[in-house]
This record gives sequence, C-alpha cells and structure tokens, in this order.
Amino acid sequence: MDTVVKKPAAPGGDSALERIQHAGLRGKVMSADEAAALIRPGFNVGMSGFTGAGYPKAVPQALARRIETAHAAGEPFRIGLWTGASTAPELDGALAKVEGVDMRLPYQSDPTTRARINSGQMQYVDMHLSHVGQFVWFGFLGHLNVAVIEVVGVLPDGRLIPTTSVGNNKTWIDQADHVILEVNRWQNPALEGMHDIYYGTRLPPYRQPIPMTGPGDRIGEPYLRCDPDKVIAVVLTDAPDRNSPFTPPDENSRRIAGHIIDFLQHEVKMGRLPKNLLPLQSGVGNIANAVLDGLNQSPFEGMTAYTEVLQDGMLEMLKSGKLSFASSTALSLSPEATEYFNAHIDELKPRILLRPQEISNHPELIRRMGLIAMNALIEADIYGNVNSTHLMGSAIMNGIGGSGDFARNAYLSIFMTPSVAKGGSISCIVPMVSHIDHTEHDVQVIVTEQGLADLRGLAPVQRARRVIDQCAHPDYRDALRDYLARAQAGAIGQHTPHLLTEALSWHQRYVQTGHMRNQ
Ligand code: 0RQ
Repeated sequence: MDTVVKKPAAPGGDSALERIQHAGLRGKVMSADEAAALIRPGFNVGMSGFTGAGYPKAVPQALARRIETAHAAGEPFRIGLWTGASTAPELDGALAKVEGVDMRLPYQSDPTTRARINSGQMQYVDMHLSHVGQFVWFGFLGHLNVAVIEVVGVLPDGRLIPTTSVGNNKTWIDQADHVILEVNRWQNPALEGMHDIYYGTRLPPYRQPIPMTGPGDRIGEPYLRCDPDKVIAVVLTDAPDRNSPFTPPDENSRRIAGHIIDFLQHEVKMGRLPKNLLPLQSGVGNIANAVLDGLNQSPFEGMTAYTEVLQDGMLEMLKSGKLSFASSTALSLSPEATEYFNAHIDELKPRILLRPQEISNHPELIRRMGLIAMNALIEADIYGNVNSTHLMGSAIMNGIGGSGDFARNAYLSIFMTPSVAKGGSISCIVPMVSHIDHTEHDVQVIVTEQGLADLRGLAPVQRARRVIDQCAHPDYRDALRDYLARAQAGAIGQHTPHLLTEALSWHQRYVQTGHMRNQ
C-alpha cells in the first residue's frame, strides 16, 4: 500500500543536524525515545500532519513503544491526539494499535484508528477543519500540553521552515506549553519560501478582515515563529511522507468527471462562470483526481485552485499550464508525483502557496473568492442532504474534513459519488440519509456516473424528482419513485414528504440482509 519514495537529493549533502542553524536548538538534539519520554499520560498532544504529509515520523512510534511498555506493566497511558487532518501508519496507526489514544480530533482515515473508534475504545471529535485552530484559541478543547512538529529546518533565529503540510502547526506551536521538533532530512529544503503563514488572526471581538482577494495573494511570512525556549527536544529523522500510490481513474469516475465538465461549460455559456472558471477546491480520492484529469483535458485555461489538498491531478494541471496557481495547506502526492515535484520545485514554487488550514479553509475567503467546491460523498438522499462520514448511520469512515467549510461557503457546491456501492448492494441515493453532514441548503449539485442533478432554485419535491431521474442507479430508481409517491400520499406535510417508519428502512434492510433492495 504505502510505497517508499526515492528520496530527493539533499542539497549540499546536508544532514538533518546541519539544518538546525540555531545553536541552542542544536544542543537539544536527542533520540526519539528520549523525546517521547517527555510526553506524559493524559497530555493533549498537537502533532503536525495533513493528508499523509508533514507528520512526525519518529516520536509517535517511540511514544507507542513507551505506551505499550506501560500497558504491559499495568499502567494506564493514553493521550489526546490532535493533528491537522489524516496522518499515516507511523502516527495514527502506531498509537491506535497500542490503544494509546483516548481522544482523537479532527480527522482520520487510518484503518486501526477507525476500528478503535467504531468499537467504542477511542473517542473521536469529527470537526470542520477550519474550526480546529480557533477552537483551541477559544479554549473550547482544553489545554494543549505538547506540540510535535516536523520541519525542514531551523533558521539561526529559531524560526522554522515548514514541510509538505502546514495544517495547524502555527496554532500548536503558539498554544502548546512545550514543542518537540522533528527535523526531517527527507523533506526537500527547496520547500523554503513556498509557505505563507498568516499571523494576523485575532480573537473576537477584535477580528479584522483577512487581506486576501485571490488564491495567489501572499498575506503572511514563509516561516513558523517559535520561541526556542519552548522547544524541549529536537529529533533528527530521514523518512518519507506517506505518498500513497495513485490509482488511474476508473470508468465511473471518468463519467462523473465528464458530467461535471459539461456542466461547467454550460455555466460559462450561460454567463454564470468566467471562462477560466472560479478557484477550484477538490477533495481527495479517485473521483476528485478523475475530475482534475478531465479539467486538464478540457478547453478551460488559466484556472486557479484554492484548496486544502494538492494531489496528483492538480500537479498535472500545474505541469500542463492549465492551472496557473494553487493555494493549499498540504501536498498529498503519489511517489511518482513526489519525484516530479522535487525535480521541478524551483519552477513550481512561484505557483504554489501552502498556508495554515485556518486560512486554506476559511469561510470568509471561500465566500469572497467564490469557489467551485467538489467533494465526494457516501450517500445523498432524494432531497439533497449529504452524508460524507458514516456507514449505515453509525460507523465512522473518515470524517467531515474540510468538505463542510467549502460546501457551505462556495459559489458552487458539487458533491459526487458512484450511484451504488459494494457491487450494487447499496444505493448511494436513498430516501433519507442515515447521517447528515451537509444539509440540502449547502448542496447545489449532485453527480453520479448516471448524470448530474442541478438542484439550484428547486423546492424539495422538485429536487427529489431530479435526483432520482438524474443520479439514482436504474436498479433503485423505481423504488425511489415509489417511495416519493407514497410519501406524497401519506405524509403529514407536502413540503418535504417522508414516510417516517420507512425512511431508513433501506439501511435497516442492508444491515439485516446485506442488500438494500427489497428482493
Ligand atoms: O469502501 O473500500 O471497503 O469498498 O466507502 O468509497 O467510493 O472508494 O470513495 O475513497 O472517494 O471516499 C466520502 C469516504 C469517499 C471521502 C468519502 C464505501 C465504499 C468504499 C470509500 P471499500 P469510495 P472515496 C478534502 C475533503 C469526507 C471528507 C472530505 C471522505 C468506501 O471522500 O472521507 O470530503 N470525504 N474532505 O464501498 C456504505 C455507502 C457507501 C459506502 C461508499 N453509501 N454505504 N459504504 N461506500 N458509499 C479532504 C480533507 O478534508 C482532508
């Protein structure tokens, strides 16, 4: 699954130690085990990392070993684990395996962590990614004891060169009592200058407008500020990011991409979008990559992106020149794309900015710039409510991530999914979603391989007809039409008609029989 990437050549043959230019911090270099020993049971620990990029590689594993030893001796040892978003087996996986996490936030996609959450052994607060930083500043999440942050290097004055992700690092460093740094020689030193860390945020009632009107605006500084006195340990590493391999788009993803591109072309023709579109936000996964691939083949030129994850498809668009600029908080690249990125970093640098997630996902900026948000879903209902996080109403998949930040505030909010899952035994279009992340008010377009439902300006029953006609799989279309007709005949109101005893019966049937269809 995870492939080790060819490491980028270290410029000047430097070592991780040479990248620490601050004398005092050089004196704090120690082993990962020694650093992990500074983390105590019950601590809230803020770690770097966003979609498998820029997470600490050594201290979490050392901490996991320490926790395992403590548990073997009958001593309780668990931490609160906060990150930017998903990390990797060396962090989430290692700590979940030893049952070392009491409370996890704000997003995960790790199989062991998911299993622990779904078995009730780990608490999980699934949060909008733009909320995390400010919730910590507000004091809503409790005290942050330690930050563990991966960096490219340290400047002579103690400022830090960020890595392939920024995430919540600024907030962790500012808010934690103590900081542990991992200086990773694998991270390309040429990343220096690609970051834009904004220090202008204030707490209400003193907030000011964020001075950004386009994805390419630089509003901050290239480095993370860090008081060297706060740093209690520096650990040297040389290990790659997760760099999950890229799967080429399948037929369904290609069809979904085709519907979206036709729709965007129509919107340009109608004068509702400029010729180069509006800044794109694209979620993770194969469908998102296929849409980006489609955009790369499309007639659109001079596009921009204001997103949270820059994945292979977007790098391809930068490469072809279709995309003139991309703002993100993280890179999430395959091994091949990482090689390309590292080989061409100097050309790419003027066209990419990596920012804190409170800025990449900021509602004010998303609304101002008028984004086209494209995110995947697990299931949608006939009225356009979307579930992005839960299976059969109860089991967490990953989390809402940034999808809510973007969907709620975008110019156009598009959700996409194959019309069926698990070989056709699940319809992704259902009478009522079993969990709601994005309400009908935040969902303007739903797309499956069957077609695209433009829901703008439609009332609930009109929406339902369009979703069924355009998006549902033919195997489920008649059953959905039948449900709607009977709901219209039997519901107490005709605005959003539902049969309350039946609305979730498709899910119940799947749980009992392994199939949603009434065979
Ligand atoms: O499970 O692999 O066991 O078969 O769900 O489904 O179709 O591979 O889709 O990988 O693109 O993920 C919404 C989860 C989609 C993701 C979600 C099963 C299906 C499969 C995955 P198997 P696919 P993807 C930017 C924005 C929320 C966060 C977000 C996600 C597995 O996109 O986490 O958007 N989004 N962030 O079989 C039961 C259904 C199902 C179903 C699919 N209706 N019922 N199972 N599956 N539909 C990123 C960040 O915020 C960081």
